[in-house]
Amino acid sequence: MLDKIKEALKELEIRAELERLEPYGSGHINRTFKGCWRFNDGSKRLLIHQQINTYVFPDVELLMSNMEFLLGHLADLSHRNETELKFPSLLRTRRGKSYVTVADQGFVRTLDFIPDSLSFDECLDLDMAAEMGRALAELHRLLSPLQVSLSKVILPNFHDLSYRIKNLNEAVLRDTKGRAAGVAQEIRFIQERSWIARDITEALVEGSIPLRIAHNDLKVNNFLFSTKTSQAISIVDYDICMPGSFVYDVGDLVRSASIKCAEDETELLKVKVNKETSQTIFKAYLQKASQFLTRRERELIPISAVYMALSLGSRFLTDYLNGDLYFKTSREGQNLDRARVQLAIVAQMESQTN
Ligand code: ADP
Ligand code: GN1
Ligand code: MG
Repeated sequence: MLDKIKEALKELEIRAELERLEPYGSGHINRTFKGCWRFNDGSKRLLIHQQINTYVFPDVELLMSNMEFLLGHLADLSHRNETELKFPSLLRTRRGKSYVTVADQGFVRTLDFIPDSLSFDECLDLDMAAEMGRALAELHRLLSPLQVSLSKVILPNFHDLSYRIKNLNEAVLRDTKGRAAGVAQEIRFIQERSWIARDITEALVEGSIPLRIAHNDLKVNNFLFSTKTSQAISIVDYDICMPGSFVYDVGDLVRSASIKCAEDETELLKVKVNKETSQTIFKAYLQKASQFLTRRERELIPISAVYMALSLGSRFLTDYLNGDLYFKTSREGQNLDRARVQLAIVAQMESQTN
């Protein structure tokens, strides 16, 4: 399989030899590799190669044209020193395309590896939390002047919680894997909280908060940190950068950063929501983002993490019921464990605010 990818990568506009290709990162959607390329003069260049998940993104042309535009814009700003954040450029093929076609293996795109960077699956301390809040505000500052119509809708209704709960209810009715009876408690927990869906998505529909080009996938491991200074130097994963809300982005970061256990932790007692982490992120984010957020956006931010955790919990549970088709899994029951962790986050955040 790797041989086919290596063969297809020869199409890239780069006069170097692929010396090494190894799996990289822990994303749940694409298959990511780090490639080390060697030039004739002995110098080396690191690249990220990603086999696109065509179950999630069937329209690769749409996905890539949107990413070319948005990431291209952000990378330009970075090259012009208009931001301290770094953004990877997409490498082209000899025919000018932003991805290669692999024999029977779909498509692979290539990005610059952000030098001296690494990502973490969990937020380790408050400095890291503040760095992520600050970097997110910077990304939003760069995205906020862009006209929303310039971005395409890649996955419709992505953060619409009512839509997620509707999908869950449909999966329960189909129950293709006979798993619904075993998770009745989790299903009920989500259904009892359908009202949470109202505020943010309705505010978007009514127009009381603006539709923005948002990142839409702000979990901790999509932030890159400098190996030298421990600053957050980049935010990656622009698959679903599309019309949405900045409020969802902040909530996503807070829900994913505020626990230190694994995302698929099986001992729920280890799921401990750290309120200080959320407060640190909000503070660092708002310090910069207050310049461009509307009052209503600011008001909705405190409830955004519960909203996002409930939404992701519904998505993991739906995927478990459907037979684990969407999120990559490495063991039986992993999506259920992931769902339970998100629901534990919801329960704790509720008790912290009551
Ligand atoms: P997925 O959609 O599967 O989550 P990502 O685009 O997030 O894929 O990539 C997976 C991981 O690879 C990221 O979490 C990050 O650690 C790493 N990564 C992605 N792009 C880059 C890059 N340009 N430079 C360095 N690391 C990267
Ligand atoms: C997926 O691609 P990755 O692993 O960065 C997912 C997010 C979820 C996250 C949960 C396109 O993010 O929505 O919040 O898993 N991305 C997509 O870990 O569905
Ligand atoms: Mg990712």
